[in-house]
This record gives sequence, structure tokens and C-alpha cells, in this order.
Amino acid sequence: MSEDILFQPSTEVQNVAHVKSMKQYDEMYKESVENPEQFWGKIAEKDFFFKSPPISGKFLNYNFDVNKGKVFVEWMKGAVTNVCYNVLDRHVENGKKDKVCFYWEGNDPDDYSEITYGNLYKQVCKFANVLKSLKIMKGDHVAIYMPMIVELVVAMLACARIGAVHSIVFGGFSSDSLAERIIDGKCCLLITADGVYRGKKLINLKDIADGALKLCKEQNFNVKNTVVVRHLGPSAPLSGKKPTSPAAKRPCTSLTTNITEGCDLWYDDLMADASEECKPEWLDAEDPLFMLYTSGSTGKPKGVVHTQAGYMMYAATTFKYVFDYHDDDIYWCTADIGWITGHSYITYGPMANGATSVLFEGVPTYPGPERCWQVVQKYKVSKFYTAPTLIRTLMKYGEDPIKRFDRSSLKVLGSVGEPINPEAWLFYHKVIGDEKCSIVDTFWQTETGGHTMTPLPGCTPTKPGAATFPFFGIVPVLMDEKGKIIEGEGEGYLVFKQPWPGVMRTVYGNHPRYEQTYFTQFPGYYKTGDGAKRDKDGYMWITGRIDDMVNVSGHLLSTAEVESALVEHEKVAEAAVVSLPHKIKGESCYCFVTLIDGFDFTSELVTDLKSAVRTKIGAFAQPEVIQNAPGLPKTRSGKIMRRILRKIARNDHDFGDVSTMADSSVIEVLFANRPTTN
Ligand code: 7RM
Repeated sequence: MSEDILFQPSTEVQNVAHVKSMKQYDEMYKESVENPEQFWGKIAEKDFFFKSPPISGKFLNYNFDVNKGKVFVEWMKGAVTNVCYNVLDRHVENGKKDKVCFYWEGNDPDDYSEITYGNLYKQVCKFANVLKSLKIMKGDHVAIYMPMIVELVVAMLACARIGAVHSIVFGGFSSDSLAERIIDGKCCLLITADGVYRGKKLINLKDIADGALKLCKEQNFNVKNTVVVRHLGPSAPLSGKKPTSPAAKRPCTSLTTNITEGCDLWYDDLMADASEECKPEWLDAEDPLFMLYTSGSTGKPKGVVHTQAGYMMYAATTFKYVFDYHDDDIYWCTADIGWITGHSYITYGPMANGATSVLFEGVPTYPGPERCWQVVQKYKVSKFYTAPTLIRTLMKYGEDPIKRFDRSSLKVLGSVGEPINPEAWLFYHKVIGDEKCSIVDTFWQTETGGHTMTPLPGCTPTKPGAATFPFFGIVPVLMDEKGKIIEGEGEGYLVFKQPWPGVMRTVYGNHPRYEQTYFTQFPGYYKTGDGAKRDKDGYMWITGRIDDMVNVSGHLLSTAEVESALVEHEKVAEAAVVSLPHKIKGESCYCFVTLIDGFDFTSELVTDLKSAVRTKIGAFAQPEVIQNAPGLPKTRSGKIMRRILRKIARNDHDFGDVSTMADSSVIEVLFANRPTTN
């Protein structure tokens, strides 16, 4: 049904858009895929600063085909640039010194501040000097575990300025997860904050960070220093905060921060003596910019590596076109910088364009469900970017908290993180956008660096739930399991045929895993791991992950990761986790556990196991259901049959062919054991 409804782009957006018609899109797209060097070469020249420009004829070099040797991608190798210079110095030098870069909006609505490009530039230079004083150099890896505060942006850009590689770990991860990422990423410094409020909940980040470093030490991996931002602490003279800022009112009496003399260093102490002058380190276009861990279907997270110039250019160009960015826009992305969405569309993309953004620390439904629209009204937000899970949450509260606020500034509404169901899409369009905004459903991944399948808000007629067409440079192909190309209408694996500037370059420390995960099943193509459907009009609809991944509120988890957290419990012999559709979260985890003989399945155990997953991974990963599974459905070779478990989780008795199953009597037992609640 939603396949047949077409929504025309907002005329207000279209009138001023960078791309005003599908004809113009088609022409630009054609050039971008047939002559990428020319297409991206013009952008590199016009929109960015290179100390030494891309070398003509050597603009793009790659091999996507595992059968032809090592897989690699290089854009503009040999060119010299600095991403920090491009997102800060360039604007300061071009008269944007006093333009607001971020409106910082704290957890509590009366806690806010702003910082200009000029002031952010100074803070970044100072912190870059702090990093140097701690002996951090080009090529060193720095772990960042911070809340959504200006200092997080300062820390990442200071790394970029000196050529250090940042590895940001989302502040919702546990000590275990943080430790695993610090060790795997070989980080030599940790930057964190004392604590943060998420809604009413106080989170002692420094304690979690300490726990992680203790685990690192136990595995003989020592991180010498931790830099701690005093965010809730009593004397918090923070960057970018106006003297009148209500920061002092932050309720912080219940927070104690343990400081180890000699190892832990307060950010504000270090900054006090730092110089405001710091020359950028000039880097090769293909030097690494950052790594960011993402779940892998084996359970061990992968350090996705992005490099300098290609990533910068792709994040900036997608931002410009997908949000149809103009100088007077106020842009707000509700994601956390700890995820790729925040890297590309809070820091690098918007700042490369010199945009003014809202940097939001809080929870979008705190103190009440009207918070988002209060913020939109307060800053006159024109471009807004969020996840379907938030839209579905807001739908529960009805239209009133939305309609009470002036949203007339809104022009483009973006969606990211998971497939958006047509109902949520229509609510976004009709209620939130008052039927006058363009909706852009943007499909992309940590690995892709930026948007890959998306409408453009000034030209693409949209369908509720469709990611529509490829961005410039992306050549999507649908394939069946065996690698046969599906033309026209059909459904299959979504793969991309040729490299775009933002594609990841390697898995940190494990290039074979990069080749194996993304390039082996379909030689010559990048495999997204998602399925997609092409309809009769050529529109693309993302159907979701094909591998063993669960997408909980836009956070990608591997079932293997959750399983390993469960089997670590002393009473658990075996665990199998499948995804279950969830009204708000999109998907949730349904866990089957087999206990070791002699233990009983009790409600205490269920509570214990849920908390084990929280501790091992993070609160967002907490399972929805844990069910007793005296036996699991297995093939004769011992493989767990998740297809059957998915049916049991859904209470669907139509489980098809069970001929390969070793003992089909377990199915009945599992249906009988389904809990009503948990
Ligand atoms: C940006 C981000 C990537 C996975 C991806 C998909 C799913 C993301 C959409 C989507 C349908 C979308 N990076 N996904 N966006 N599915 N429509 N618009 O989320 O690395 O964290 O996750 O998220 O399954 O493979 S991510």
C-alpha cells in the first residue's frame, strides 16, 4: 500500500535546494558513478583545503575483488590535508569566527550554553597542546568515553589536529565493553568525564572508566593517564559556558570522583596552562582519522577504520545535499557522538560546512515528551535528524506535546538507524512536520561513513518507509544468495558495486576480517549485510539485517555478543538469542537459555541474567525475554536452528521444514515454556 503513495518534496525546500529536480539528480548521479574522479575532484577543489592537492590520475585506486588480490581503497593518496583545519581554521579565517558552532543544550532545560567557531578553535588548539604535553603523537590511539558535551568535540578534533586516531566509545557501554575496545584498539590515553545525568539518572563515568582500566591492567594492558573533564564536579569552569550559565546549579552532591594521583589528570587544570596556538599536523589523505567499534556477527566488535580526506569529503557532501544545508540553517541531530551518526552528522559533516548545530546532552523525552519541540522552538531548528524509535515513542504520547510548540522553522526531517515503518513515517510527516517538510530516510552504516541510500529533500518524491535511491557515487545492486544479480522488481542482498570516498578502509588489526566480512561472499562487491527490495518504480526499501544481528532502538548488537554474556553465568550451559519485533525499539532480544543440570529456572535468575547482559555490554542491550530452554533445536551437525527459535519467540507454530533437525520433540517443550512476561 505505502508503495503506491508518493509524497512530493516540500516546495519551500525545493525552491532553494542544491538539487531541485530528479533530472538534475540523475545528471549528477551519472557523473558521480561514471567519472568519480571528476565528480569528487571538483568537490575536493572547491570545498576543502589541501596543503598539497590531490594528484591528477591518482585520485582513486582500489580493488574490491578478493579473487584479484588484497582488497583496498585509496582516495587522493599523496594529497596532504588536516581535517581539523578544514572544519575549524578554514571558517575562522573566512569570517565565520563569531558564528555559533554549537548551541549546547544540557540534560536540564535551564542548563545551556553556546560556543562559536572562533572559541571552539581556541579550545581545540589548547587541548591539542595538552595532548602533546602528554606525549601523544601522530598515529597514537586515544580512547574517548564522554557524555555529549562540548569537551567531547574538543577532544576528538584535538586528536584530529595532531594526527592522533580517536576511538570513541559510546557512554552507555559498560566497563567490560570499554576495556575490550581500549585493548583491541591499542589506546594509550583515555579521556572521560566525572559523570553525567541522563534524565534523572546519575552516571558515574569515571567509576566505569576506572573499572575498565582495571580490567585492562589484569590483561597486562596499561593505560598511563586518564584525562577527566569536570562536568558535574563542584568547580566546573567549562569551555564555552557563559559566566551566567546555570552549570553551577547542576545537582552534583551525590557524585564522588576517585582520583589517583599521577595517573588521573583534570582537564581544566591541564587547559589552564595550555597555549592557544597549535599548528595542525599535515597528513596524508589516507592516514587514519579515527576508528569506531561496531558489532560483528561473531560477537567480537570490529574497529572500523576511516581515513582523512575521503571520509571528510563524504561526510560533508552528504550533509550538504541530504539536509540541503544552507548557511542560515539551525541543525539538530539527536544521536550520540559515540555512534557513527554523531561522528559524521554532529561533528565532521556539519562543521565541514560551517553549520550551526544543537549539541544535546539529554534524553529526548526528559523532563517530558515535549522536550524535542521545546528545543526546536527555542533554537528555531530547521533541519532535524533522529531515529524511528524516538518517533514511535513520541507517537505514544499523542499530538498535544508536539502541537503545543512552534515548529514552523522545520524544513527537513531525517531518519536513521533502522527501517522506519510507514506508520511512524506518516506521523513524522503529518504531525511533526505539519505536512510541509521533506522526509529523508537515510540508510547507511558505520562502515559506509555517510549516507548511501537516501532521498534528496528538494527533488525526490518519497514513499513512506523507502530509502529510495542511491547517493552520489553509490551503485546499489541486489543479489540472490549465490551472487546472481536481481534486475528490476525483486528482493535480495544489498551490495555496492564500487567504492565511494567514505567507505571504511580496514578492520583495525585484522584486514582479513575486513575482506571476509564485506567482500568474500560476493567478490567485487561491498556487502552491506542488509536485505532490500526494489519495487516496480525502482524505489529501494531496506528490509533489515540478513545476518545474526539485532537492532535495538537503532543500536546494532550481535546475538553472539548477548549469548556470550549469558553463558558466562555459572548456571547457564548454553544460550541462543534471536530478535523479536518490538513496538517502540524496533527489535529486542529474546533469549533461550539451557541451564546446567541441578539448577532451577527462577525469576531471580532471570533478573540476574538481564543484569549480566547490562554489565557485559550496556543497558541498551538488556534482553526483553529470557526463557528456559531445557533443549535447543539443533541440526544433526549441532548447529542451533535460529529460524525455529524465531518462530517460537513469535509464538508462530508454522515453522516449516524440520527434517534437518536432530530431535524435533524440543519444539513442543519450548512452546510450553514460553513465558507470558518476564
Ligand atoms: C547509521 C547507522 C547500521 C545498520 C544497517 C541497517 C540499519 C541504518 C537504516 C537502517 C533501514 C535505514 N550505523 N539501518 N539506517 N535500516 N533503514 N534508514 O545506524 O552501523 O550503527 O548500523 O543499521 O541494518 O546495516 S550502524
